[in-house]
Amino acid sequence: MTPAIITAAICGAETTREMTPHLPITADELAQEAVRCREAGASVIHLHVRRDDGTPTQDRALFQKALDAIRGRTDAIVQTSTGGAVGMTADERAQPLECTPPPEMATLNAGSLNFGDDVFLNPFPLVREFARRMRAKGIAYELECYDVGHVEACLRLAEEGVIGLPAHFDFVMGVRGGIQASEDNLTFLVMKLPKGCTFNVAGIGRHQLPMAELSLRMGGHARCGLEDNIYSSKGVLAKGSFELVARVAELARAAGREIATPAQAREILRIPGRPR
Ligand code: KMH
Ligand code: ZN
Repeated sequence: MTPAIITAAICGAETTREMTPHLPITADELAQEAVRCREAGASVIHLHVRRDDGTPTQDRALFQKALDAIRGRTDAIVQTSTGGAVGMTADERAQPLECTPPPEMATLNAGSLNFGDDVFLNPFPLVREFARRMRAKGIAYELECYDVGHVEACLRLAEEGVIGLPAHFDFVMGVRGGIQASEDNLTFLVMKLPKGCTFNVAGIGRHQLPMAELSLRMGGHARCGLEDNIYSSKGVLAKGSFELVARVAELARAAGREIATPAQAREILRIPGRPR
C-alpha cells in the first residue's frame, strides 16, 4: 500500500489554553511542536495561528512568521487553514494565501454546515474564489468535507472545471452538525471518490485514533492533533500533538503501512516541490 501521510493539526481555532496547557500559540511554539510532530512521523502540518492572547486570527503577518519559523526548522509540508474560525469573513480567511513564498498547501472547505451551535459558512462563490486563488498561486488544496453533500459539491465543481481531478480529500468526521464518525459512513464517503483521488480522515474528539486506524487500514491517510482532540486516552491530556502523531504512526505500522516522508507525501499529493 501507499505510504501513510500523517497530518498534524497542532493548533486549530477552537482549542484553548484553558482546555489544555499544551496548546502551541506563538510562532516559536508552533515551530517547536511542528518539529516534534515531524520527528514522530508527521509529514504535513495543518496550520492555524493565534494572537498573543490566544484568540484565533488569519492575520497574514502572523502566518508569515509561523510559516518562516516552521520552514526554517523542518522539511514538512505546511498546509495553511483557509477555514479560520467560524464567523470570519472570506477576505480574513484568505490571508495566508498571500504569504511569500506561498504555502505549499491549503485547505479548501467544500460546503457549509452547523458547527456545534455555530454555522460554518462556505457558499459556492467562496469555494470557487478560494480555489481560483490557490490555482493561480500553485497552492495544492485539500478538500475539507464534513458531510456527504460536500463530496458531491466537489464533484460538481470538478465538472465546472473549478477543481482538478484526481484530488485529495479530507473527511472530517464527528463535528456536531456534520457526518458522524463510523465505519459505514467512511465506506460510503470513499465510494463516492472518483478514480485516483486520495483521502485523509480527521476524526473529532474520541473518534480521532479509531478513525485514523480505520482510514489507514482502508488505504487512506490520517490527521490527528490538538485541533481535533486533546486527549491521549480517556481523561488524560496529550502532552502535545506529537504524542498523538506517535500513536497514529504505530497504528500505521500495525496496518502494514510505511510512514510517508515529506518527499513521499509531495509525490502522493502531487505537490511539485518545496518553495525556496
Ligand atoms: N475552525 C473550523 C471552523 C480549516 O482549517 O480549513 C474550520 C477549520 C477548517 O479548522
Ligand atoms: Zn483547521
